[in-house]
Order: sequence, then C-alpha cells, then structure tokens
Amino acid sequence: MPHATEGNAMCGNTEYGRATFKRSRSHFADRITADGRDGWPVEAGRYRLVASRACPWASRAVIVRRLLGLEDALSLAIPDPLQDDRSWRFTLDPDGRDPVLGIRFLSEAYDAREKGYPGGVSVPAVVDVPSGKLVTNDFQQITLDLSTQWTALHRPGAPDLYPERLREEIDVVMAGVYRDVNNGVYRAGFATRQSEYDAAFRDLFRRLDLLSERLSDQRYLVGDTLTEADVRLFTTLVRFDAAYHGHFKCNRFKLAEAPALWAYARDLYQTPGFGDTVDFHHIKQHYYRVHTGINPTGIVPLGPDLSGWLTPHHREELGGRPFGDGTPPGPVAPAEEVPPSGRPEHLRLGS
Ligand SMILES: N[C@@H](CCC(=O)N[C@@H](CS)C(=O)NCC(=O)O)C(=O)O
Repeated sequence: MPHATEGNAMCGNTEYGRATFKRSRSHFADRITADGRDGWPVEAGRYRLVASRACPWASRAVIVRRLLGLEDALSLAIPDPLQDDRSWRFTLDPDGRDPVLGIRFLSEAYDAREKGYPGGVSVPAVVDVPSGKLVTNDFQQITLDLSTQWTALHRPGAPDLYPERLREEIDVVMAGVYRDVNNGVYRAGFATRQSEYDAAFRDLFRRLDLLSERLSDQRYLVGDTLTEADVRLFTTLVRFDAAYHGHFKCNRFKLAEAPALWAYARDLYQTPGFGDTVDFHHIKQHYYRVHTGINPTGIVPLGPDLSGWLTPHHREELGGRPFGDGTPPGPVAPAEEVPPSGRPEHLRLGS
C-alpha cells in the first residue's frame, strides 16, 4: 500500500528549499515476499531493479543483489546519472528506452502504479515487468527483503547479510549510520542555515570517529563477517572524497586521511561485489551537475586522485571471514561491467 510522505527533500535538484532538510519517507512500500502477502511474490525474472550507480541508496541494492547472486533472477536497469526535470531517464540505452520495460522515464512506471502520484520519482525502484508498475521504492526495506525473502533464488555460497542472531546489533549500528552518516552528509550538504550545517557536520564526524574506533580492531561492523551494515556504510564512504568532502562541505577530514576507515573502505572496495559495482564517473557527474542549488556552475572537479582505492589495506590481519561459511560472488557479467570511465585506474587527473 502507498504510504504517506514526510517532508519534501530528496537528493535531486528540485526538492530542497529553504526548509530544514528532511528526507521524505518512501511512498511505495509494498514488499516482494516469499509468501506474496502484498500481492508481489518472489519470482525469478518478474521484476526489474532500477538503480542509479550515482545514488548511495540505490547502490546498496546493486551490491546486495550481486553478493547474493540474484543477477539472473532480478534484472538491472541503470539510468543516466543526470536527471532532467522529469527525473531519471534511460538515455544510456539504445533509443533512450529501457530495453526490458520499454519506457523512457522511470516516472512512467510510477504513473502506471498511481496516476498523478504527487511525490518524487526516486531510485532504487523495483518494477513489475509484466504490468510495468512500480512495486516499491522503499530503499530501507528492499535490500533486507533481498536477503530474507529471496533466499530460494540466492546463489550457492551466498552470505547471510542479515543473520537473525545479530539483527538487533545490526539494526542499532545501521540506525546511527543512517542518521549521522548516510543521511548526515545530505543534511550538511543541503543545509540552508549555518546552524543546521554545523549540527549535521558535528554529528557526522562524531559518528565517523566512533566508527573508526570500532573498526580499528575488528574487520567488519558487526560480527566477523560482512553484513548489511557494512554495505550501508560503504555506499557513503565510497562517495566521501569524490563528492561529499567538497560538494557537501563535509571536510573535517578526507576519508583517505582517516586510517581505519580508509583501510576498511578499501578492503570492501576490493571485495567482489562492492568495488565492481562502483562508477566514480556517474557519482561525480550526478552530484556536481544535478545539484545546481549548491554548485550553480555545474563544474565537475577533476580530483581527487582515486588510485588509492586499489592499494593494499592489510585488513585481513584482523581476521574475519568476509563471506562466513559461503564464498565470494563470481565475476561481473559483461553486460553489467562498470565502464572504464568509472574505474579509478582509468580516471585521470588533468595534466
Ligand atoms: N526514496 C528515497 C531515497 C532514495 C533517494 O533519495 N534517491 C535519490 C537519488 S540519490 C532520488 O532518486 N531522488 C529523486 C531525484 O533526484 O529525482 C526517499 O524517499 O528519500
């Protein structure tokens, strides 16, 4: 069932104004479940995940899908990192149409679900392919359902990213990461009053200090294996120096200046399923060119030097078993490879 929205701010260029930054709650919160209780049963090939590689919320779903080996069961559509006033568009595809859904704008799937829907069009979005209708854009729930409801379609050796016995701790860690880090960078970046920015900045760096401490003697956030909590922290950390440090004024330090966090982020980046989904070109283009309210010239910086992402991290010395009793995912399917333009080894600083 559609849920009411709260506030009016999203990370696009049109929905933040003079008011305090407030993230809207996802409007379509139906769930795709094993028992199909909302009318959307888990089914291989039925749904399409629309996820911008620029967007941290959508990237969570891209990473989890890959870690769990759901690529064949749930196909992936990647829109242009630059929205126009009709929001996300499929201009990277031939004829500007998503080849599976046949639509030019993600808004068409929202319209098919609810004509005249007044809220924003956002990613991640899961669309029912046969009807063309949006099922859910509930970014907080989508990944948890991939872990707990799509189990029949997981690859052999898929990790348990949301293990029952650790859920309480994972939820607590994720709540702090969400409030101060994932959403904290947006609160700082879109603040329109000094006091709002100051508060968001302080909360963000206080939390990063705590996380640094936690990660200085343990490899992962909860337990000794990868969990959903690591996915959620990673998607903000990987954008930190490329976007948030400058564009959102989150500049007490760069990620590359925070030893434990930087090694942790590199460890994840170099783990199959994480870095192989990251497109730094999409990230930089999106943030610096779409948020014209905070970067009116639309100039995209050439830096920072991203080559450090590939350097040794030595985190294996802390122990940990990334995939628990499972195994890492295999190579990325050729059709889903991040193009060279988005990889650190190909991104060149101006010379
Ligand atoms: N659905 C979410 C979170 C996801 C989100 O904010 N996604 C951004 C991209 S990072 C988006 O699609 N914003 C709409 C737009 O930019 O047009 C919400 O309700 O706040």
